[in-house]
Amino acid sequence: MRIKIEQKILAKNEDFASANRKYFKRNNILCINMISSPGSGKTTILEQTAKALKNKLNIAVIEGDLYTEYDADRIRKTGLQAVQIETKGACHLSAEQITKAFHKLDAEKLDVLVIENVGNLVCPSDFDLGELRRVVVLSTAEGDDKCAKYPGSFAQADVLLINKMDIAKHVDFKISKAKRDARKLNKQLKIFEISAKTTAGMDKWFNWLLKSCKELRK
Ligand SMILES: Nc1nc2c(ncn2[C@@H]2O[C@H](COP(=O)(O)OP(=O)(O)O)[C@@H](O)[C@H]2O)c(=O)[nH]1
Ligand SMILES: [Mg+2]
Repeated sequence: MRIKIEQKILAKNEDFASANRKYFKRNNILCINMISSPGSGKTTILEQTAKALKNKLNIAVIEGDLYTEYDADRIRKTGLQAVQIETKGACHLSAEQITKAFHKLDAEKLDVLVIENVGNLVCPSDFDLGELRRVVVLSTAEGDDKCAKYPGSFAQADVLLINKMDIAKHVDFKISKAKRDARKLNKQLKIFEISAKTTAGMDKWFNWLLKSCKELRK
């Protein structure tokens, strides 16, 4: 019974996800599903991305949290459009929620849509939102063993942002171990070492975004 219900939920999600993906492709909108544990620095990364790229790319953000409008407010302060989804307890976003939230945005001339998923390295990886790229964030404070412990999120990602490199040495984070484990799961994975606090290393992430938008328009 439980398996049947889960299959139904996933099948319904897949219908919305494929409609979303079709729309994003047809309209050249680079939709990114950003996944990580709570507090790894997703919103800070997006604030810095907004500052660096808002004159080059039209970016909008859909924020997912259990409660509050905090993150959407942070993004709006940078000048970007943001819509908040409050899941009221659910541990991930669904493709249907993205369809509904997207309608609240002014999508004309949009280049990039970032979905900041609910902070959690487990559930979000099973739910396709119709994104064109998946980005996973791991912060050094979480420990260098998390790629191997939570493989689903890392195996399906296009990009891994290793954030909080400014404090790596204070939390005994071994970058070579984290990268080795991640690459074992996913040979294609692009890995950028960054600090959203100091912006060190973020140029490579910004260039990846610019390049990916160009490729989509080809
Ligand atoms: N030291 C350090 N702190 C960071 C960095 N990025 C984010 N933070 C801090 O980590 C905390 C959580 O960041 P936030 O962006 O809200 O994470 P989110 O929950 O993944 O969206 C905040 O106190 C940030 O100031 C970083 O690169 N270095
Ligand atoms: Mg956040």
